[in-house]
Amino acid sequence: MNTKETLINKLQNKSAKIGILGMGYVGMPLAVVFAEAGFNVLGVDPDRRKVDTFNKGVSYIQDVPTEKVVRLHKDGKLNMTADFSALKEMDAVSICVPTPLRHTGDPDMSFINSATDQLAKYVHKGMVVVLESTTYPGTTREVMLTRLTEQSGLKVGEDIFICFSPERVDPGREDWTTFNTPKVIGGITKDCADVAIAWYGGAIKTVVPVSSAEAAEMAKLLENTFRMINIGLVNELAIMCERLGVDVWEVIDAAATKPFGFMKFTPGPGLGGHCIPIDPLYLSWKMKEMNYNARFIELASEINTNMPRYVVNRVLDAMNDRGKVLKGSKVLVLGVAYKPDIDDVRESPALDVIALLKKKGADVSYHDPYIPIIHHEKEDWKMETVKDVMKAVKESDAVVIVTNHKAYDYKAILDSASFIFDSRNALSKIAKDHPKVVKL
Ligand code: SAJ
Repeated sequence: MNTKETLINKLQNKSAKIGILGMGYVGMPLAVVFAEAGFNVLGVDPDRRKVDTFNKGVSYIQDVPTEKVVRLHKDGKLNMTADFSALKEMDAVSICVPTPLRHTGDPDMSFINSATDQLAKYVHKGMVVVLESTTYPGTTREVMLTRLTEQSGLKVGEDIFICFSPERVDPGREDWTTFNTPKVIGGITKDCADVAIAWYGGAIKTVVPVSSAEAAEMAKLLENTFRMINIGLVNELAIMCERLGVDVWEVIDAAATKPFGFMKFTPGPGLGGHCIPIDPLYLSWKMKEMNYNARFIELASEINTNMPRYVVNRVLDAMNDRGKVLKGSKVLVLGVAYKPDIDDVRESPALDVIALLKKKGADVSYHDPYIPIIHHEKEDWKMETVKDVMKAVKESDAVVIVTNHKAYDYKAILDSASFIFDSRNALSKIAKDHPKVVKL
């Protein structure tokens, strides 16, 4: 048997040793899926706190229960280390590292580059490597292939097999998991894809082969660019409806009754999270390198980025209409997580809304049951959540609902507040045309 056949054999009989490089909200669930399928899995992460927490038998990832980690660890199916040299024993490695933006707005490839360079020290004949991190089309070929074969002299598709398979993890979601969410896989060569499909196909419910690594990279970017652009569309619709004196929420609900050819998105105070505002900019950056201007992405990004300012201007106007001055007023921002019912504040538009309110001279506080403290990196200020939300509501001149957590008692908030700007239509069921409420 040749190298490919031998490796496929080891993957199919689960004797292959699996390495997961980067044990975050993508890598840990992936490691668990492979371990539950019967592989021996080693998580490799430079963050010793993660490794120590894991070795104490505690899961630090919301979607992975501690008892699962303990069981798999006890059964010897799942281990963790901070020592990259352990990769030399691996037959198959998935790279699941962050791909954020630099402060310049360009892709920050430092995590992929350093992970690949570490792995390049330990690659050997008969290894398959799959990149899962969302990135610009061409990364697998231009970065992974080059760095994993240049020094080692290994031949891709014969000695080493290199693929891209986009992560589709939505933290907190229980219906679609790493196991049952279809997994797209594209290789540098067809032989590469064959090996990765044999590997992932032995642990994940549905594998979707595509013809190249670039096709797989691009599929992921389409998924999230689709969302970002459609959110930008409804945000601009909100601005247009306000000028037309039409209720954008009623318009969207009406459009959503169309049983085909329409997908509902809702406007809001901006775009948060570590995927949707960021992934499309990896694509527009790459296209700029190729002298092409991705206008849809640029425009949607501009509209979404401007929404915090639009919300603050609407608050200012609404208070003015009530004979109130924003400057010096007590304003309570309700909910700062980037989306409801989670504890993640990354890229949250709430930080910009608060910064802009402060700039207008408002006396701003916030409440969020999931976020005890926020830090505005650019302006370098920190704030702690108010402890008693109802007391803060009663004392405020204005309440701005930015993130509509289910945990809030909206009826009590409506009764106690003097004025509410509702950027999420959170009060739709209890305050239709209520004099105290203005909505986006
Ligand atoms: N948002 C709106 N209007 C909408 C939907 C979202 O303003 O109609 C805002 C949210 O408030 C948030 C941001 O956009 O600030 C992103 O929200 P999201 O619902 O897209 O949630 P994310 O960022 O957690 O996106 C993830 C993505 N998952 C992966 O990349 C694997 C995305 O592809 C999923 O579609 C999304 O979860 C999901 O559906 O929950």
